[in-house]
This record gives sequence, structure tokens and C-alpha cells, in this order.
Amino acid sequence: MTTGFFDDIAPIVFEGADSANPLAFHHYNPHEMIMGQRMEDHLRFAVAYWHSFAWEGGDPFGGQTFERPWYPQDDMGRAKQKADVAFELFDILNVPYFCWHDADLRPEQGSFAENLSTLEEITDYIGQKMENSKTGLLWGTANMFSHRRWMAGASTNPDPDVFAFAAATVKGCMDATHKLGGQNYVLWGGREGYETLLNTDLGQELDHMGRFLNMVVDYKHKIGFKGTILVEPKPQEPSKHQYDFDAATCIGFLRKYGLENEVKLNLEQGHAILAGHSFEHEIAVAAAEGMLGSIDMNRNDYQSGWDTDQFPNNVPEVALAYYHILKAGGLGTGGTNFDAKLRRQSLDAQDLIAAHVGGMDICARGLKAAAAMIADGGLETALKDRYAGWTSADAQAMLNSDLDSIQARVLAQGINPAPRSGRQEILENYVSRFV
Ligand code: XLS
Ligand code: NI
Ligand code: NI
Repeated sequence: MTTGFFDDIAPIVFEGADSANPLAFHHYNPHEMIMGQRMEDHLRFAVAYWHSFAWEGGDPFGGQTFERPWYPQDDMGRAKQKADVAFELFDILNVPYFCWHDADLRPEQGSFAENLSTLEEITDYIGQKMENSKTGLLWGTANMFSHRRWMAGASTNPDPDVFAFAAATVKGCMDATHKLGGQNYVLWGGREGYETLLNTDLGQELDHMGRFLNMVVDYKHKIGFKGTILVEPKPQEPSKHQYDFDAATCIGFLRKYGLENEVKLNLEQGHAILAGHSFEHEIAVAAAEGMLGSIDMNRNDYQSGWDTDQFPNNVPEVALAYYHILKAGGLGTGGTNFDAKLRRQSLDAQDLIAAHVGGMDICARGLKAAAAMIADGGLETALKDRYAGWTSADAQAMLNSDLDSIQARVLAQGINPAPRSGRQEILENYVSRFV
């Protein structure tokens, strides 16, 4: 028996690029082999519980626009009803994973003890549903940014009681993630930052955040959680300045606190843009350090300049992201999480399905284009050619010498570099052939 929320819409199937059916996959074919692996296993799609089921359609100027049978979300019976509907969506989409924050799953009832016990109850309920579903947990995380107690930070809060509350909360969320067989555990520090330095000891806050993350890693090992711990960079919003600004900043932070072999990055397309980067830049930075963990595939509105969390719709951008992911050897325990929400006028249950179907198709197109570029090898050949000088014995020896001897060699050999074209337009034209 279904909840009836989706009007008995049948599971979405692959119908091919020529189909005009809006509720069919045109490009996402889970079984199609790409570079020796099933498309489903490359992309590892996840539905974000918060945007799809907990967000009520508000914006800064207006409240709830959606009407859902599980609102208001302050009751355990309705939390279970929400879970029933969520698993119906997962089945309709045939997605391998979902992701949650504690606050998305359970009713908010106030005290820590109550919230912990309702989290345990709802995750037991979800665990039973997972036994009859193919959908697994990509990651769990704690919402330590919505409630007013977090307004000055969680692990970076000037009040040690908030630090304690945060540690207790993360323990509960890690336990629940472990219980549900989660593949990763995520920390995104929306309030780990500040509004003004006039009231902030930045150095002390960073030390507390580093210590906190070390405790998270210790606890992971203590309970035998095999998943990956991930941090998610974002430059600002909700904080004016966020400590986890971008991939490079997070990597420096992880190294400073001795976490470089324990923690990887969950990179979000929209956050990359907010930080003034492209998504592939963030992916390449993480990959260069062996810290590529997982991705949140949601775009911003390029005019508004904030994190609008829209489903992806730009194949060339998505293709370059997957190109760098494939080059890095894939997503590992990570996946492609749609940290994306409907527009607030998209009221219907069908809109929720169509949004995911479109996002999955765009990612499939991007992945196929990326794999085709790799198979063709044009970009790799151009790259090898551009760096070919470094294969010479003299060039390699230089990396192990010093300024004295390099200067002597420049004088002796009369070295006088001849600039070469970077061929950017030719390479951009090349990419266009594939997307
Ligand atoms: C917000 C973040 C958030 C994290 C999980 O901008 O993207 O949704 O992914 O807390
Ligand atoms: Ni985000
Ligand atoms: Ni995110």
C-alpha cells in the first residue's frame, strides 16, 4: 500500500533520448557501461531529505508554499509518514542513496534527550524501511545551524556549553549513520565562522574546530565506522565569513590539525561558484591532494549571487566536473547528492520527481561526455604536450638542485624561453564537440 502522495506514478524507466515522456530517463541508464563500470556505480545518486521533504517552500519574504500531509513537522507520526513518502520517491527514482540531517528526520521537541530519543526512534523506523529498499545511506550529518542555539557557531561557539551540545549531537548523528550503514559522515560548518572580528577570537575558534574534528575522527575509529569523514567547504552564507571557505582552505586546515589522512571533502557546485571558483577547480584541488570525497550537485542562480540550490541543468559544466572526477579515479565511497530544492512555485508531487529525473539525466550526459573525452584522449595529449619539456633529464635534475646551479646553467646554456600558445580556444572548441 502506498501513501498516495505520488498518485501512483510508476517507477521511472530509461526510454532513450528520443522519448518525449517527461517522467522517463532520456540519458540515465543505470546499467549502461561507462569505462568498464555501470553508470549507476559511477554516479551514485542521492536524494537530499532536507530539500525534498523538510523544506516547506519559504524564502526571506514569505513562508510555506508547499502543502504536504506530513506538515507540521513536529510530531513523530507525521515524521514516519514523511519517511514513507521519502522511500516511495527513492523507489520511483530507483536511486541508490539518500542523505539526511538529524533535524530533517525527527520532530523538533526541544531538549537534547528528547531529540536524541526521537532520532533513535525514527532511524530505527528508517532502518526497517531500508531492509525492503535498494536505497542506502550515502551520508548523515547534524544540523548545527538552524536552531538559535547555534547562531554563534557550534564547535566554534564562544560558549563551551554549545561546544558540548555540538559534540553530543554529532555523536548521536554518527551513531545513527553507522546504524544505517552510511557510506560517509559529513560536517558542514554553516555557523562555523563569524559576523564581525570585533567580538571574535578567530585563532581560538579555529583551534576548537580542529580539536572537535579530531574527536569526530577518534569516535569514528572507536565505533568501527568504516565510512569516510567529509567536510563541506562554503565561503559564506549563513555566516559572513566561514572558516571552511573553499577546498584549498579546508586542506590547509586539515593539515594544520593533523587530519589530512582521515578527512576528505564534500564539494558542492554552488559553493564553488560562491567562492569565486569553477566546480572543476574545486574538484581538481581536492583530487591533487587525494582528498576528493563526494559531491553535492546543485547550481546557483548566476544573477542572484547566493546559494539557490537548484537542480543542475548545464551539461558543459557538469561534464567538466565528471571529467576531473573520472581522472581522479571516481568518487569512491562518495556520490552525487542532489542538495537541490524545487522552486517555491513548484507545488506538485510530480515536480519533485521531474526535478530529480532532469538532474539525473544532466549528470548522465555529463558523465558520458567526460568518458568520451577521456577515451578520445585529446585533452590528455594536449596536456602532455604542454608539459613535455619537464620530461627532459635537465628539467628533472633542476627540481633537485638550487638557485646557484640553475643560474650557472642558464648562463652557460644561454637559456632564453620562447613563449608558446596556451591554445585555450582550441581546447574549448574541443570540449564543445563532446557536450
Ligand atoms: C548548505 C549545505 C548543506 C550541507 C549539509 O549550503 O550545502 O546543505 O550539504 O549540511
Ligand atoms: Ni549548499
Ligand atoms: Ni551541500
